[in-house]
Amino acid sequence: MNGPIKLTSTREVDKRRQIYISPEAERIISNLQPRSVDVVAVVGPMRKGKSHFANLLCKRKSGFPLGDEMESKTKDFWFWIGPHPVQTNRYLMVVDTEGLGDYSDEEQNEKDMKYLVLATLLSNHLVFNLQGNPDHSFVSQLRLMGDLAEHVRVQKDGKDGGNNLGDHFPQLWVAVQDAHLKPPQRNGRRLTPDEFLEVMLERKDGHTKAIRSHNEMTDAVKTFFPKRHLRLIPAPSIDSDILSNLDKAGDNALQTDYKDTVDNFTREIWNSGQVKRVNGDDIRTTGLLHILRYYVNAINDPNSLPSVLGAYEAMAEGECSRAFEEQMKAFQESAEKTVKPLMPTDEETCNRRIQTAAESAVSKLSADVGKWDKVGTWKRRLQGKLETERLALLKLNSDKSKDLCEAIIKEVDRPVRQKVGKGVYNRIGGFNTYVREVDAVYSAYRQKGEMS
Ligand SMILES: Nc1nc2c(ncn2[C@@H]2O[C@H](COP(=O)(O)OP(=O)(O)O)[C@@H](O)[C@H]2O)c(=O)[nH]1
Ligand SMILES: [Mg+2]
Repeated sequence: MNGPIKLTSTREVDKRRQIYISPEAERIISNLQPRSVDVVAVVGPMRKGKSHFANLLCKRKSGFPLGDEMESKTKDFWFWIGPHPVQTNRYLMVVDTEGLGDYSDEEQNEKDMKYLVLATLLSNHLVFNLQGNPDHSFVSQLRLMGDLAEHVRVQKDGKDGGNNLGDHFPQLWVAVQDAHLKPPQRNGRRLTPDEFLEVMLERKDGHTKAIRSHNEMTDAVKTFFPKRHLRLIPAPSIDSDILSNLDKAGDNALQTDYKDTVDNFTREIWNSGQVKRVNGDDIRTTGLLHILRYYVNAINDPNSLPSVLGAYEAMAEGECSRAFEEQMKAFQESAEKTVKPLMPTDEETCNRRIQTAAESAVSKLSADVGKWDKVGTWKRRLQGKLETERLALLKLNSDKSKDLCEAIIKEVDRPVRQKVGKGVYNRIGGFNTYVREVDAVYSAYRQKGEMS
């Protein structure tokens, strides 16, 4: 794909905001090779440089539209997918999201939560983008993270109450843009950014409402995101014109420490070697579309909660059905190329060729999706369909053989039939001549049949 495009759109249906996957995004993803995919989603408050960072993540200067006015430019989710910058045989998908807190009506939190849930479930790297200097109040910006357990489950029946989500959630990168202060010193040593994040996520002593809500939120972040990091990124420039139009700024206009820091940060993400997994299995581009559809439907449905195992089932079923269609198609192509051109032939040769193509289809299905076709439902379904095809091909062969025999016999016994019509055998010794000539017809027929 060339540049980033919309991944989702929203429409109001029966007074409910519903998320839709863009048909163009479906088309692009389904036309990709079935390969593993590293999914990075960028979330956070609006107008803090998410779209700019999303561009950097896919090695672009522009593409994800930037907002240089008060209103944020990005609505819904955008995405770009292409070859991974550092890992071979993989794709990188970058998802840019509408800023949290974009609307100041009561729907705001509900919408923000839906977007945060979708970005979290879809990605294996979640970049939470903030701006300014991290201090103790800044962690409050992660407040929505604390509510994730109310909106996501691991088990399909939802009975787990969101426990163990930490085993399934993405690696969290809290990125703070325009940070000019360094992490504080502790015991005569400057804390690393990751250590500083842990300090900010420490529980506070006390029982006030504010302290309780801080502790609940930081506990949740620590439980759901066992792999978490803080990255402090200096300002790109001191020139406000450049800052407002970073997508148009040349590299020379940007400060060196900014360039070095974002370069290291994007590389850290690309080099992590991680890919999107669901319930411990790597998923491929083909499966990605299935989990995306599943999550969007579950988020839209007021009576269900998206669950990791629900997504896993949807992915497994979708992958098996894709492999089934692919193998049926491969079998039919092979029948066209290697079985039908031989027809009519003897039944044994025909059957052997069909069986070779059918066995190859079944073993390819097992190699492709065997681990998801746990009880062999799809394998049996394929075997059943191939058996129907085998019988149909054998019937075609026998029909063709019959047609050929009839054509040959018509041709070789024509002189005898003509003589019968003319009454040539109605004379003494005629019967013996007739028997002799019919014998000759049969040996000519046998000879022709063997030749064809
Ligand atoms: N000061 C500063 N401005 C930035 C940074 N990144 C982007 N911008 C500018 O902030 C505005 C909003 O950026 P955008 O990426 O659209 O923010 P988003 O709403 O979070 O996606 C644009 O004018 C950008 O040029 C940054 O790191 N620091
Ligand atoms: Mg944006």
